[in-house]
Amino acid sequence: MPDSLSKKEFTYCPGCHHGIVHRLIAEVIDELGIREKTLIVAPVGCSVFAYEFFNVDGTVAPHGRAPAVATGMKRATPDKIVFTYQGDGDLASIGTAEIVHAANRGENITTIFINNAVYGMTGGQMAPTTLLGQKTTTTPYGRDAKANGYPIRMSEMLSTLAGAAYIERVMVTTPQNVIKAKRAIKKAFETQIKGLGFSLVEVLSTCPTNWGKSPVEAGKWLEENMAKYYPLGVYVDRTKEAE
Ligand SMILES: Cc1ncc(C[n+]2csc(CCOP(=O)(O)OP(=O)(O)O)c2C)c(N)n1
Ligand code: SF4
Repeated sequence: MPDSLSKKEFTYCPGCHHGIVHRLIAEVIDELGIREKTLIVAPVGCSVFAYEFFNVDGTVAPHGRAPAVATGMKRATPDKIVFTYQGDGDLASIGTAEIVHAANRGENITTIFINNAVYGMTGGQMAPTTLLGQKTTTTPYGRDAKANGYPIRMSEMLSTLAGAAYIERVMVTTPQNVIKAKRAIKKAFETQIKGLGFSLVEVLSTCPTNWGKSPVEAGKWLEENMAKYYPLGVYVDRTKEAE
């Protein structure tokens, strides 16, 4: 087990990708040898207890405000490595303004964005990232663009901002995808270590519980539906220019 994970058992549902992503982040922190200077800003949502699962210092920010809290922490202690861990409800809904302005200012922080297309913790309500036609507790007939707008592609949107140094979208549905996801997470942390500016990795993730699917069905649904609307890949990489 990575040193950067605590001994506390995950409280995530079976088949939820939050746990896989936690492990990848912890492995990256270990490999980079930054455990003692890393600070996490945990969110509101199922991963609210992330600060207990990671063996690093940190705090919890009110709903959506993690980038603002991380900005303060990083500016006050620039030698620390500061990352936020946020769901789509947290980052793309109530926290939209925070993430947009942190990215635009080029804050030297890292964000891990877990996009599972619903509000997981509170019972599977529609999120800004819910797909058109997707049924949720607040869109029982499926998300309708006229009533609810379109799903927001956050990585694409944020990559248009000049302060964004590195943004990539990944998923963790297969061993190959897990390897690519870890590489992206590592690059995001390295971007911050080198002082190159704002970095974000969006991970397409499952919520089997609120999607009403088994873990295997959920992974398949993610690959066949979410990955089509939210293509994987690097959306911006200005790290070479900044170096
Ligand atoms: C100001 C405020 N409004 C509403 C809530 C209720 N709330 C808790 S978690 C959550 C949604 C979390 O969804 P997401 O960020 O997608 O994370 P997930 O649970 O899917 O991992 C909401 C609305 C809150 N805690 N604070
Ligand atoms: S409700 Fe969804 S997001 Fe939350 S732990 Fe369970 S599967 Fe994961």
